[in-house]
Amino acid sequence: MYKPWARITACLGVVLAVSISLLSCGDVGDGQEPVAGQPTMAGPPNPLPPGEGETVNFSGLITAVLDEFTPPNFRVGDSITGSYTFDPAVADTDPNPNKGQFPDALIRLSVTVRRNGNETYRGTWGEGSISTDNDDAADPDAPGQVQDQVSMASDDPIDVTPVDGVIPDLVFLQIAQRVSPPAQPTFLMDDAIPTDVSAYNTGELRLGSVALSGNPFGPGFRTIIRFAPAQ
Ligand SMILES: [Ca+2]
Ligand SMILES: [Ca+2]
Repeated sequence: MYKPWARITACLGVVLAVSISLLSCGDVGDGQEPVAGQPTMAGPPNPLPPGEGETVNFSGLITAVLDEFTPPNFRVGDSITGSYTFDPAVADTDPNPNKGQFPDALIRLSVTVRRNGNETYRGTWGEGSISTDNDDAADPDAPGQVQDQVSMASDDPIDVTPVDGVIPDLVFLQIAQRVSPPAQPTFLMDDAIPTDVSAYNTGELRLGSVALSGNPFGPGFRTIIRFAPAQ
């Protein structure tokens, strides 16, 4: 079975390195007005038996927007809310006690972006995988820092707003706490999937499409939205 999230994870370092160069080019935000009334792609409802799965909510404000093209749906300062629902019965396949791999544990991922209270983006995706890292070296864009992180990816769009006319059938979400040693991140205490992400201090949402392979943001990805807790 094709597993795009495995490829996504493998390319994460490259993607983040590219992100740094794009940020330094000032390609962050463009001050465009929100696009109202965009159509969404409605698919079959995600099968989620009542009472099954654990749902975790998160919220924040967008701190950076990187896009190869025009990002009409996202702007620095927009609010982002969302949730992920996972199957707690899925076993960790990584024997490392500080790293977790949970294939197909993701049941549902939803995000909503609002500007001045008005919805500018909405997406819900279904099945995907989840990974965790406890007390790990932070990504290349945060050199020297230590992070706890949970990330997930799905290629199962259920109800998503297009971006520049492209249906984002690939999604990647990372929620992390990064700190500078000797401090230690306390967002995760082990490699379990977190059920409370209130201690996070940085998040990243990527949207893409399998039709966009070869994109400089990584395989298929064209939009990167970074966010952080509201102060
Ligand atoms: Ca493990
Ligand atoms: Ca930790």
